[in-house]
Amino acid sequence: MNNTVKILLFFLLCSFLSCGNKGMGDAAVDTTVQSAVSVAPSSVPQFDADSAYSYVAKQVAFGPRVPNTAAHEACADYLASELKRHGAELFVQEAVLTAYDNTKLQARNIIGSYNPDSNRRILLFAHWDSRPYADHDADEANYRKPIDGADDGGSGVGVLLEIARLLGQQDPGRGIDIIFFDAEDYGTPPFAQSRMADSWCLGSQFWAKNPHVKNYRAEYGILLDMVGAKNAAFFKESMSVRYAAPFVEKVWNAARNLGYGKYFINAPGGAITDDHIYVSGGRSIPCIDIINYDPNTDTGFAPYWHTLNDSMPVIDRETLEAVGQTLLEVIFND
Ligand code: AHN
Ligand code: ZN
Repeated sequence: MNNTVKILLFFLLCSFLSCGNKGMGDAAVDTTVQSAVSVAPSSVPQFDADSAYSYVAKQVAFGPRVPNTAAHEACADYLASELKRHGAELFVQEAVLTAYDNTKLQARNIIGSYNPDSNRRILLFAHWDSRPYADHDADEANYRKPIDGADDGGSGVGVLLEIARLLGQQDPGRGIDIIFFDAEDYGTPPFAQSRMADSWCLGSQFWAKNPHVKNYRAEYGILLDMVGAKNAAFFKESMSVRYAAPFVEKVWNAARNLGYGKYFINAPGGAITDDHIYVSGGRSIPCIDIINYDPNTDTGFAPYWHTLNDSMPVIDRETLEAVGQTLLEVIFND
């Protein structure tokens, strides 16, 4: 090695060793070497619950995101622009989907990819539409009114937008895809005459048959559904346990280690028909569903579920943080 190369290498090494300790002078180089050896190589970003909360509020402010409405269209544009702004490669999938009553829904699945060429991928998803019917409301007069869906729709997307923001700042060193599925919540209401199989989760059903990337694969998938309410309880949903048990354990263990065991309950839950079923079944990707569903209560769902009360006051920053920080831990330390 000639001297020029040696000197260059020396300076490279110095700048590498000191980069973990910005602001310190040369005298600190020795201690920096110590901490560089003992500290874990990747740091996990800090989930900002206020930011996630604003993302939920922003969606709700458009009005109910019911397909074929102006609010739905405007919100879709917003979600796509946010993913793009946070550095994701954007795919927008448009489809006309047929609802239980034969209504043709103008639907959009909105997809943001990080490190699109990596073959080690995790898929994170949530539905972004809100239900056209408050068909579980206490007042029958509200059954045909659309809901805000602050928790049912808004919360999962809010958590994932905050994660997208952080992924734009810090490379996770692996592939991450975020999918906002449309038309999850247009399922057959009790007052309908018609019956149709698989009337829920129309957007994810479409995507499973037509993935945005040919032969799309991910190691596993995580669905967030109703992850924002105060005192939410995430039991181990049984289809998740059946098809993706190791990933259920990974996520619930990460949550417990972070001190979020009060939300992530170490007990079996019920089986829910949700987007994860179609992603698991259609693409052979083991998926788990983090969902506020307590198998020990009457309906299992929270009292505001599919009522006009699913609005901003049910949202609690601490729940958003428990879910978001747990996901970041899994993404960055797996
Ligand atoms: C059923 O009620 C069959 N599935 C619930 C899926 C869902 C609706 N998640 C949110 N809203
Ligand atoms: Zn719903």
